[in-house]
Amino acid sequence: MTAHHAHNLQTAHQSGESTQNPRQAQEAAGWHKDHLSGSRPDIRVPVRRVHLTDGTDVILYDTSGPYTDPTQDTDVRSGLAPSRTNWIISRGDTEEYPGRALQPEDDGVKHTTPRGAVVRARPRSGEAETPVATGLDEVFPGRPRRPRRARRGAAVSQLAYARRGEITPEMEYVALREHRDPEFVREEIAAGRAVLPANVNHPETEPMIIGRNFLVKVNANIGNSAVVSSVEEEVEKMTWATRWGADTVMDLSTGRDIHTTREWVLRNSPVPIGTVPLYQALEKVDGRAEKLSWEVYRDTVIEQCEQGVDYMTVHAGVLLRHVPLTARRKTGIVSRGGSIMAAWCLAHHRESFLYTHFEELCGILRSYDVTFSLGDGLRPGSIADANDEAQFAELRTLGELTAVAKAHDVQTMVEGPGHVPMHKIKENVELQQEICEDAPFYTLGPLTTDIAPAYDHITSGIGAAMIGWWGTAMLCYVTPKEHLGLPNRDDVKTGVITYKIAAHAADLAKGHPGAREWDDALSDARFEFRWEDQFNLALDPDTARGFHDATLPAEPAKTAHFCSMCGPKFCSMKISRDITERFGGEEGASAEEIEAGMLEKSREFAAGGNRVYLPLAD
Ligand code: IRN
Ligand code: FE2
Repeated sequence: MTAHHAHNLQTAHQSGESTQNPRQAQEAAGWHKDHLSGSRPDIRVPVRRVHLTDGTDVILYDTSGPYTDPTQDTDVRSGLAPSRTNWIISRGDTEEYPGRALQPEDDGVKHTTPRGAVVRARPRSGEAETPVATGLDEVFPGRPRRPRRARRGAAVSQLAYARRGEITPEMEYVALREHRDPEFVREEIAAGRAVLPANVNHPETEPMIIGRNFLVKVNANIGNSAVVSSVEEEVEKMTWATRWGADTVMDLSTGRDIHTTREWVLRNSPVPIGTVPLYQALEKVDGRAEKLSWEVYRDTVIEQCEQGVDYMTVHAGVLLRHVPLTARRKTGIVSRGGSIMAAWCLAHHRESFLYTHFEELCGILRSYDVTFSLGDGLRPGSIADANDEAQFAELRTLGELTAVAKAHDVQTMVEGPGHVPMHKIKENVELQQEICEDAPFYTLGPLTTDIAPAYDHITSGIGAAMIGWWGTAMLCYVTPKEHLGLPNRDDVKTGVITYKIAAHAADLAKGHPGAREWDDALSDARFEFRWEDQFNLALDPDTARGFHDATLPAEPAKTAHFCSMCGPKFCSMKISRDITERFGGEEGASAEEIEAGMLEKSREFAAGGNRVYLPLAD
């Protein structure tokens, strides 16, 4: 079923990049990490190649960088290979410069403890585990480097290249990843219907694309808060999220060591990293919104551009005149960034500095190719407030800003809600597409009901599937801890898996090329009782295998032609399979033949004592 990609394949073994052991471990697990090659040797698109027991292979999209295989050690102290560096340098339009001195005090946070977090690097095989102190005097041990930015006057964004008719290696890479034509990718970026977030200072990233004519993407949020969690935990959450399929990760850290945490996350991340620079700017003014200024904000943005942040949420649509529109809401302003900007506007009774300095901000983002994610600071925080005047007034401002950003060659996507009941979701997508000239929509859920705290990954997963189907390009995940607490490792996995389901359901409904092959392969495996194949094709093989083994742990049970739900003799899949086999052909059985087959099954069942559940044979 995936033979049409076979000519592109080059195994990890041929390219000599994997050592034997992890490869063998992967083969034993029924899959291995593979690469599709492009027109030049340095375009190698990672895929997960699943080996089915019927001899065929299925090739799945892979976001996990080096974290695919938990048996393979990665040393977070050295960071990932900067595989895009040559592409960036050979374009000849950027240059290194001294940059801002990245001293610890630069993050402006009052540090209450003398040392920073302790990062426990995963040891290489045979090496003892060594805690690495990431003191505040140490930014990142792996690779001292100078930041890079556009040469004077140059626009170095993928949007600028696309408009000039240039297909970059990044575009070719995503074309292979999405089974699309490189020229189609270029056109979508040039039209502003898709973005390819790839800061020139994040050469470690594996290019990906966000747009409604591509696979629906999932973002996972991580980030420490002032209260809990360390650098180590955040790096771990990032690698864990990408392993389960997160296409981008946002570092929303607000506590101590924001700069250091972000540096470790970036240097180890194979996916684009997003941030909300306003959070760090607020820390620099001791958490007092009214003390914020354009200058503090601008310096924070530059600091993050130099580190390699790929996209930034900017709540520039919260205007002074919008704030009163939220007064009669049930839940007011729920966006953190939105409430900070509303507080600033009211304190000064002036227009938002993000809005008044927006063109200057475009100039900064354009010289690093950082993508705008225009924040929805006035998104509804409850079912009652969905689609209200405050929300749509902000959306109209975001439309205006999208046009400004695009005029400056800055890639732009637009954020959306929030909490929206099912019958009001479609209007959100239609309005956003109309007002923002088809710029990619990136939504948080939406939650389709407010009654289920602790299950908001589900209340929002429903909305996410619907909004994705109607054209939302990226879904911001919601974990079971939403509204309740900081997600841990298990919550991150649950959130990612839930959102991968929503995104894939949307891809299927949209008829994305290749999306159905995955379902078909799994259905075939299920119908043919190839249990191992079912597990290996599953979004979450571990849990699927675990659930199966909990009731039928014996090894032979995995090839047995029944599952524990119906027992050996009374399985609908087995009955219809027997009929298919008996009468040959896939769909050949006539109504009479099926009737006869059913009758025979009924006799077999009666002969077995009319018992639904039989004791297992062995
Ligand atoms: C996504 C869509 N709408 C909001 N988001 C995400 O919410 C955004 O990308 C970022 O991760 C977070 C920002 O939250 P506040 O500051 O708007 O609450
Ligand atoms: Fe909420």
